[in-house]
Amino acid sequence: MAAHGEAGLADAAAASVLARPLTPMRRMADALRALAIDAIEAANSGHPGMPIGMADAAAVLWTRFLKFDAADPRWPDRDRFILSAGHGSMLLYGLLHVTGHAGMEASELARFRQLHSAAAGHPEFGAHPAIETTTGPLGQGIATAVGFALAERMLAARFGRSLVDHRTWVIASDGDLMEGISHEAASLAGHLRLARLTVLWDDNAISIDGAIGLANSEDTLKRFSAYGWGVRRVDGHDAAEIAAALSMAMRAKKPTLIACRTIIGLGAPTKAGTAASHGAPLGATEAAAAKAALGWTAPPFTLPEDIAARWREAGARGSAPRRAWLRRLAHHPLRVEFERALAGKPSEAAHEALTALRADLAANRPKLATRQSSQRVLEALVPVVPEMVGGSADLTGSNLTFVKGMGSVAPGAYGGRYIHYGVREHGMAAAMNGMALHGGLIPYSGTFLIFSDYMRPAIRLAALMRQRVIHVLTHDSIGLGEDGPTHQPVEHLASFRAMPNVFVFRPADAMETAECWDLALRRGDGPSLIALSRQATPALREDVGENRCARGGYVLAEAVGPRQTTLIASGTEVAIAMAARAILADEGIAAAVVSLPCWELFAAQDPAWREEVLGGALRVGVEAACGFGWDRWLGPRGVFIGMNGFGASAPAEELYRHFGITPGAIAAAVRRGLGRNNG
Ligand SMILES: Cc1ncc(C[n+]2csc(CCOP(=O)(O)OP(=O)(O)O)c2C)c(N)n1
Ligand SMILES: [Mg+2]
Repeated sequence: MAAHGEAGLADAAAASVLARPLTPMRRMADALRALAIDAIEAANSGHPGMPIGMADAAAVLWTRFLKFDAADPRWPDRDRFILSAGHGSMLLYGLLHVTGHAGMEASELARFRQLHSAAAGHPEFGAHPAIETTTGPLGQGIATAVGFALAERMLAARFGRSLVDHRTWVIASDGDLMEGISHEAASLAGHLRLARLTVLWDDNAISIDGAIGLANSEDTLKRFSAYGWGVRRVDGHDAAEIAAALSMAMRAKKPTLIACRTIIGLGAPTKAGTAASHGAPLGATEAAAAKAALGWTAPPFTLPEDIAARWREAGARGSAPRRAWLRRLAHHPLRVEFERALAGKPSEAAHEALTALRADLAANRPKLATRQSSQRVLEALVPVVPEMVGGSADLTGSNLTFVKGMGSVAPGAYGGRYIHYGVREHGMAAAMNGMALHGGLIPYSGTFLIFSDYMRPAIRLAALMRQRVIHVLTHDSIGLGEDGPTHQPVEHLASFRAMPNVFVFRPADAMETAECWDLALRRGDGPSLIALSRQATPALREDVGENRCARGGYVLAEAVGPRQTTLIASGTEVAIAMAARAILADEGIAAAVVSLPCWELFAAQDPAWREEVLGGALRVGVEAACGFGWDRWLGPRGVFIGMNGFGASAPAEELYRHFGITPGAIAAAVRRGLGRNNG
């Protein structure tokens, strides 16, 4: 096909595509084009170019390759379809509509982009059961898809092919493949030989600013080839070529990238082949002309009966395979385990293992870094929770996320439960979202808290989609010492506390670490970040009954006598606050210490109870991080002791002294706050 982006050549290419015979497959694709045009005109908002350009490829995929049954979009052994280029959402909604998915009727398409419509601006997980993941931030979809594909392999290794035997298909755009995360994700998928992953790249050579050549000149196929992918280039408007490439992908021993040469906005007389068709309605005149050029005459939001019937048939293609699968499941020896794993409910054994560990911690009161405590927890949980799948972005020995016996996932061998993600934090977090969304797995990761910045966009999507992913984030403060300010998080706790639906846990000792892990594991509806220390910290608790972290904060040590001050801290600073309490007690100042391991849970408590915990006396917050947000608990008269800027390189104890986060400094702040200058 002709070069892209140059108007004359693009016009000629479009004319030659439009002159091809109107086969049933072409008319089925045109139905998707017309629906996209209609919905976007109705909304007066949206992205017509991509759905129009990729309609042919999508029609071939959905009618001949994708395993699905519109009658049950959550069938566990369905193929997963990920529209990574989420701006082309009308392509997905159109496909769901024509294949007969309940909840995506024409009336819903007519409400495209309106409040509470299942046809939201970008695909939203949860808005419709057939939407596998939220997309829109370019690159996330393809990286999430790697997790879907990996989850399939890992579950197939555990439950066998008769229950788990499906594929992951992605439509990705130029922007998806330019994003850095696509490099991490594709590299990981190639390394792990995820042969059931196929990406159809909408190779239209156009993005928002214009021709791709403005910003990109790499050879994308060579790039994927170098990652270990099979690659193929096809005319994205030629059904036979597309089908041949998809058949090849089905047989491949590697993941496959199919470059589909397409014309963005095909048929639109002035906008086809240009960025003008990317992200704005065509407008009534251009829309009508585009339909005319396609030879499409049906009224808006309708299909000619013969085309509608063909699409409905495609929607029911998976019915017999699904029913056969249900019969296999019914008699399968692992049925109960399989269903429990998919339901995401850790077994009772998890609870028992934690109870035993907590009893041991209460009795022995170990002084450990909380990352070591986390390792103790994992050693208890991982053997009894087979859904837990661990990993680290090349920091296993620091994050302490590996448990003996897990076995590593390796290229072509997916029976292990530990993933060496390599130095790919963003790809790791997105793949974990895919694993969680796939179902049947509870992924946890490891890296340094500082590098959560490299995962943030994926964590944000996990929060938005309410997915249970657990990130073990060690080296959580200046307490990591000598590695210095590049490695010392100061704003990270505050920034993730600002992100809706994320639980940020920062346990104070081994007991709290066990409790926080328990809460993260039980939390079925959102991501948890567990911030853990590099340096050792003493045991502070000997009670074992209730999970005291469950309320987010609690009085760890009450004042002896009426409270004159409340010291409120998290993580390793709780022990420092306890030492300050002892100093103050010697001076006759009655201080309570409140541990605040999870603000989100604390904020959800009854306000009166919270006030009781925090108390009416002088409040002093202590955290080796910046104080942003602490006024929420300290009020206008409170005092914060922590970081005011970046850290420094030195041994940890020296840094705590240098930055004034010591028992002595806390005691001095209390004296000042109480107007006492003695002692
Ligand atoms: C991470 C991210 N950056 C920027 C955007 C805004 N944006 C939406 S689509 C797009 C690029 C459009 O080009 P392409 O991906 O090739 O899609 P096409 O126009 O061909 O449909 C951009 C920059 C985004 N959605 N996500
Ligand atoms: Mg493009």
